[in-house]
Amino acid sequence: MLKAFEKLRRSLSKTKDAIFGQISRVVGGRKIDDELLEEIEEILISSDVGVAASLDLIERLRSRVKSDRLSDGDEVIAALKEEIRGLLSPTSTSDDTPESKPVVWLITGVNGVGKTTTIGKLATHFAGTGESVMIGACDTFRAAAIDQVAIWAERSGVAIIRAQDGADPAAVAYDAAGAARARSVDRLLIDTAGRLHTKSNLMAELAKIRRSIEKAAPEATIKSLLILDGTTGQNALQQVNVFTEAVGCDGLIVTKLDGTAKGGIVIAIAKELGVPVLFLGTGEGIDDLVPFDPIAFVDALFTQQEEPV
Ligand SMILES: Nc1nc2c(ncn2[C@@H]2O[C@H](COP(=O)(O)OP(=O)(O)O)[C@@H](O)[C@H]2O)c(=O)[nH]1
Ligand SMILES: [Mg+2]
Repeated sequence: MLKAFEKLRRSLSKTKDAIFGQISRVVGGRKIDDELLEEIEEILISSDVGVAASLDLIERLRSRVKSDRLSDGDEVIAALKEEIRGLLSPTSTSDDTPESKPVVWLITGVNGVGKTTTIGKLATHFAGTGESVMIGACDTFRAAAIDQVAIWAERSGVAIIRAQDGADPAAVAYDAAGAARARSVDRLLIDTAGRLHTKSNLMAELAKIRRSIEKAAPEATIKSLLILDGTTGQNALQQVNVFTEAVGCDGLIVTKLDGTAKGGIVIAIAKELGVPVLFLGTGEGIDDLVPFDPIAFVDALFTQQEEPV
C-alpha cells in the first residue's frame, strides 16, 4: 500500500503539470515583472484555481516580489507555494469540540460524484482508527444502489442498515440512527440518492432524512458532507449552494483527483466557499482516500520528483 503522501502526489501529477509545470516553464530565466505575473495568473485561472483565488494569489505575490525583493524564478515559485498554503490552511482547521455520539455523516452530492464509493472508503478509514462504524443505505431508489453500498459495507467489515428498494429513505435513516444509538456506534455514514425526478424533490428528501436522524438520535452530532467530483472543475462550486440550502454543508470531500488536471479546484473551493475540505479521493479503491492536509497538498503540487515508472 502506498503511503498517503505518495498516493496524493501520484493522483495530483496531472494537476501538478498544469500548475507547477507550466509556471516553471514561463518563469525560467525571465525578469520578474508585471507581464510575468499576468502569465502566472492566466495559468492559475486556466488550471481551475478560479478567478477570485488567482487574483488574490497574484496580488500577494506582487507584494512579495517587492517586499522580499524576489529576483529569480525559484524564489517566485517558492513564494507562490507559501501563499497557496496560506490560502488553504484555514479550511483545514478542525474544531476540537468533542462530538456527542453517534457522529452521523450525511453524505450528499449529485449523481455519480462518488458518494457510495467514498462511504466505503470512509468506513474502512474510521474502522481502521478503531471506531465502530455503521452505514445507512438511504439511496433506496434502485435495488442496485442498495447492493452497491452493501458490498462496500462487507468489504470494510462494518454493519449496514438497509431496506427493500423503494422504501422511504427517511424511514431507513430513522432505523439506522436508532440502531446506531442502541448499539453505541461511533459513526454512522448515510448514503443518499443524487438524482430524483426534480432537484426540489431531492432536496426535500435530504431535509427529511436529516430530520428523521434528529428524531431517532437527538444527541447525535449530525454533519452534512457534500461530495464534489474534482473532474468537473468550476461547476463543482455551484453545487454547494443548492445542497447547503437544503441540509447545510459542514465539510467537503473532493473525489477523482487522480487522472484529472483540474485539481486546482481545491484551491478555488478554499477561497470561495469557506467550508473545510476533509478528505480527497485519489482512486476507485477502498484505500484511495487521504485526509486533506494543506501542507501535503501543496508539496504534492510543487514537488520536483519524477514519477517512478
Ligand atoms: N478515479 C476515481 N474514481 C472514483 C473516485 N470516487 C468514485 N469514483 C468512481 O465514480 C463512479 C461513481 O461512484 P459512486 O460512488 O457510485 O457515485 P454516487 O452516484 O455519488 O454514489 C464509480 O465508477 C466510482 O468508482 C475517485 O476518487 N477516483
Ligand atoms: Mg450512490
